[in-house]
Amino acid sequence: MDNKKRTTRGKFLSLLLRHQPGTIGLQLDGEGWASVPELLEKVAGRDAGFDRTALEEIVATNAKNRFEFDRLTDRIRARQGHSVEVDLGLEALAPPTLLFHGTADRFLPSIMAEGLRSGARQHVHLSAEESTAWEVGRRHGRPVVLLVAAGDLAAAGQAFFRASNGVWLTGPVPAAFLREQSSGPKTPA
Ligand code: HQG
Repeated sequence: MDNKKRTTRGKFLSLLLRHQPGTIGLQLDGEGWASVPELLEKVAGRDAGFDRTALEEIVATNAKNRFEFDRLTDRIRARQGHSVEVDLGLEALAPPTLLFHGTADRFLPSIMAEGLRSGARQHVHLSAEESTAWEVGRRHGRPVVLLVAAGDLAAAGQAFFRASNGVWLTGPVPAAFLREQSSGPKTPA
């Protein structure tokens, strides 16, 4: 499979397993799992080469480790990023003192007025690495990185979770716990 195909199929898998399983009539269970045979059967109607070998390659090579199989490889789910309501079974965990959130500069006035909202997704997404936040911000426009006082917010009673691919998840973040990172990205775009 070439890189382009892998990316297209990976994005389609994200759409199915996070947002719109109904696109191909797929069902997710309460924990976000889809049956692999059912997924493959339904996907084959649109993309004949999307077989089990292709699926395994996508899961194994995905840069952000977005997907996981269960132990028997008969079910698959996204590790985070859902807009459909699922219970990933994550335990609340004490976060580091500071986490990062990448966004676009045009969203700043609204974010600084009302805090970070999860929008369509189930959670607000944060990263432990500043460089990841710059990358996420770049997807939306001119990137801005916010420092999130996660330790203080947790001390104030808010739960934090770490998805199995390392992405931090939490509820709405009030603006009082946010500060704009003044320096630009350390790594080239
Ligand atoms: C912004 C990617 C206005 C927020 C990444 C973001 C992540 C507000 C956008 C994961 C706001 C939502 C999630 C407010 C938040 N006013 N704008 N009050 N509060 N926003 O895509 O965090 O590649 O739903 O800053 O790595 O960008 O898909 O969330 O810009 O982990 O695997 O509203 O997606 O992972 O955008 O990204 P998104 P996100 P994947």
